[in-house]
Amino acid sequence: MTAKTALIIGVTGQDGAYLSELLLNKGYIVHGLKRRSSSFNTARIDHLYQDPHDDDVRFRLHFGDLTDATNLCRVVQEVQPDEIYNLGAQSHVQVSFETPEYTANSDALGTLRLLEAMRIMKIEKTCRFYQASTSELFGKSVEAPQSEKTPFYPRSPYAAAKLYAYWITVNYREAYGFHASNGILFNHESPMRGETFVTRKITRAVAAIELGFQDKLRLGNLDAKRDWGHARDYVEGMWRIVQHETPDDFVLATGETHTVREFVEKAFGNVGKEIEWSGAGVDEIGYDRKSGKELIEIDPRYFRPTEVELLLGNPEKAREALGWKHTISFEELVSEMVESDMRNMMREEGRNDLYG
Ligand code: NDP
Ligand code: GDR
Repeated sequence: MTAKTALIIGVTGQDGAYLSELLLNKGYIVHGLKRRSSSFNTARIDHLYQDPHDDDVRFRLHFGDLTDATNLCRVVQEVQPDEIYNLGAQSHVQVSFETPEYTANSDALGTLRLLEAMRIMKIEKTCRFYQASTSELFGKSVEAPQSEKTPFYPRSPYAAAKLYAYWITVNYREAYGFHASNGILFNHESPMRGETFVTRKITRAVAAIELGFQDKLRLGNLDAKRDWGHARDYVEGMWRIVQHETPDDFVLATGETHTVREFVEKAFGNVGKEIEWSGAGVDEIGYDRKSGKELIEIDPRYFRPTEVELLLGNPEKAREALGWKHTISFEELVSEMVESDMRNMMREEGRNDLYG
């Protein structure tokens, strides 16, 4: 049997890296779209790099951007993929309030451009399409847990752009018979998570404070609730969605929710620190019970103009139809992230005495 070929948009991101690994292990030939940048942006996939001059190269990168339609057409034509995973996006919710037009261009219109590239290149009957949809679509929904049937109520330019991407994917499925599916994924994290998302910001700060490089961690809304899973589990779910005989839309979630505050407590707990809280609102302080040292402060800069207070997913449909279930618990996720950041920071400092 000939190997399947996948094209991953957003290959340099957290999910792109995990998905590349998964597909290569399954025997795929993987092509990825990466953006030109003035500094290296391939750290997450450097371990997968293969010299393009070698024989039997199974992992290749192409320059490109979701805002560039002709480029997408050319890459799709060159690669002739069996499966396209659209993971590319300006994916930071708070940043989307500052760059709403760019976010709409890449996240909403970018998805349209990719679907059109498939149509123009006439591969819509042979190539399957995955769209990285998000629990942010539920936004201010009053229903919980949230499932495929829960009405959407986006609360940010990011979520509004992803709403368009969700519906244009459904529309191309219905209008042109695309095998196009949405994975409505709840938050998923890992040691490869971008440093400005709250989980990674916390685990990096825990390591930096523990090793004496940082005094304080400044955060926004501590009471937001998220359904946090591990990216490794979620890319397996993406692949299963694409393998499903009929294209459809699926929620991937753990079915458990935790506050940002709980994540902070758990992460500091991993280095033996017990956090106590005092004060309220922007004056709230988190301090180390043993030493009394103030470690967490509220910074209003991190509050969003409109917040998503509660995300809790119902992954029942994915469990029944795809046999998918998360395998990595909240506790394991937090421990893995803290340990990895301790290791990274020790390595940067050339110290091997802890976590060697
Ligand atoms: P990341 O932010 O880690 O990665 C995003 C990727 O998209 C990067 O490779 C980035 O490139 C690329 N990208 C950004 N803008 C463009 C553009 N204009 N053209 C082409 N590529 C672009 O996100 P994640 O890996 O965490 O998430 C993957 C996808 O899943 C995203 O679409 C995200 O919105 C969505 N999602 C994520 C969830 C999560 O919890 N992680 C949950 C639900 C949905 P570069 O490296 O150069 O910046
Ligand atoms: P989110 O992730 O907005 O859910 O989007 P993020 O980690 O940025 O925020 C989660 C919650 O934490 C609160 N918060 C802070 N957030 C950040 N980034 N920095 C802080 O200092 C801070 N303090 C508190 C936020 O207000 C929020 O409530 C992620 C992205 O991966 C999206 O692309 C994806 O679609 C959704 O998850 C599902």
